[in-house]
Amino acid sequence: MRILVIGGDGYLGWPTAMHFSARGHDVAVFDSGVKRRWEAQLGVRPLAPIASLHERVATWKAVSGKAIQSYSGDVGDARDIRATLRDFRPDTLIHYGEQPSAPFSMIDAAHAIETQANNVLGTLQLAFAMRDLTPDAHLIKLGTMGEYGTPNIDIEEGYLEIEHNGRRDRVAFPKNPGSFYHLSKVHDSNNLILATRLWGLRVTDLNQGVVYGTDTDETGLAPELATSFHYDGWFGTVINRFVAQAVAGQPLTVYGEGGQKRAFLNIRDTLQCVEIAARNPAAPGEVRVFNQFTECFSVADIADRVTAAGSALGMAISRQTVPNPRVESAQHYYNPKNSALLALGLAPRLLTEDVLQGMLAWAARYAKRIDPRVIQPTVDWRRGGGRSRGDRAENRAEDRAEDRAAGLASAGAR
Ligand code: USQ
Repeated sequence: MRILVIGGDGYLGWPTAMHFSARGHDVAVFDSGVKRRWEAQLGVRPLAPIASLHERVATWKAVSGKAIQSYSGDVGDARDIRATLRDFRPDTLIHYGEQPSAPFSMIDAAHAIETQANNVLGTLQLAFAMRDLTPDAHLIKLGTMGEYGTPNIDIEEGYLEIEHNGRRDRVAFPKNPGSFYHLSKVHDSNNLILATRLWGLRVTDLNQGVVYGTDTDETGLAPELATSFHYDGWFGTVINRFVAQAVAGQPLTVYGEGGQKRAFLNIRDTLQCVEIAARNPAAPGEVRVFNQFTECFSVADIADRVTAAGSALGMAISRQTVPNPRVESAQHYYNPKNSALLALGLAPRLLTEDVLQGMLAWAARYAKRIDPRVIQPTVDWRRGGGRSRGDRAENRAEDRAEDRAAGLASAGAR
């Protein structure tokens, strides 16, 4: 396959690019670098030092002997994305190129608008570019389980068969997301449903759960190939945050009672799922939806598991009840389906004590880089706010100096 990974510099995009390259596919990454700018604005950085995209690609070549082409551009810019499609001619596009954080989107109007403009208009620009330049290619679009919210009925995979006043139809499953970020993905899904009906595109919309994990087969091959694991209150997802909090000796930040349930998967299973989707493309004119997760947990369950895994290693882990900064149900029904990817061969890697201990050991190597000032949530869903230390130039200078000490030439670019 000729695979273009849009957002190929991110937590999932970079490991995805290496995964397919290692398996002999022709891979290119396309990225605007905006995620690194958002990190710098907020004064946060990934737990492990991260090389520049240029260094990542060069190291991958040296380690694997395989080339990943790199395009610098914004998916929302017609010239950038069209020039890339003309030049690379992908048959598979994997689109991760979106602002991924719910808290970021809830800071204030500017951040909500930036999130929706970046995500919704970028995907719309891509749909038109595909119509004109690569109409037979397969688009694998990363959506989110958060599109559905937490309805009081079972969550089907994208569509719902309903009977109404004696007539039956298959409709898009009702969406009730909880942040302007999650809502941006709903808008994407709707735009892609229309584009596909009009132009016969092939689309797989992956409604992915909360991803956790520190590494993949490829990220561990050299320090420059590490992925951007976040633990901060903006970009860190809950399991990754709890693991980092545990190794930093900080209490686990359970929001509210911890009764809220979500769907989860390991970063290695993200790669497996995306590969399954790529190998089994959607038909022309089809928006196929897969619910991409392997297990459901409540936040309190996760805190228990991280505590048990750490205690077995001799760590003393405490817990803090943080008044929930989000507007979400504390206790609710949650029963999403995920049979489609399993039927196509997904072999889940579950959240076992071994997996958590592997994450704790990895995070402990970088524990000195954990900044306790960015752990507490600062964005309140009702009042917004929370731009934290990132606005202060001296903190960014401090981060850059540390990155330079870690030997990363890219440090100046952050
Ligand atoms: N939570 C805590 N403590 C924390 C962080 C989070 O209790 O320190 C709770 C939240 O209140 C929420 C749950 O954990 O109920 C999940 O929060 P999260 O920040 O891990 O995940 P979320 O905001 O839903 O977003 C993440 C990714 C996003 C992806 C989504 C998948 O950032 O890109 O789309 O997971 S899903 O949640 O299935 O929509």
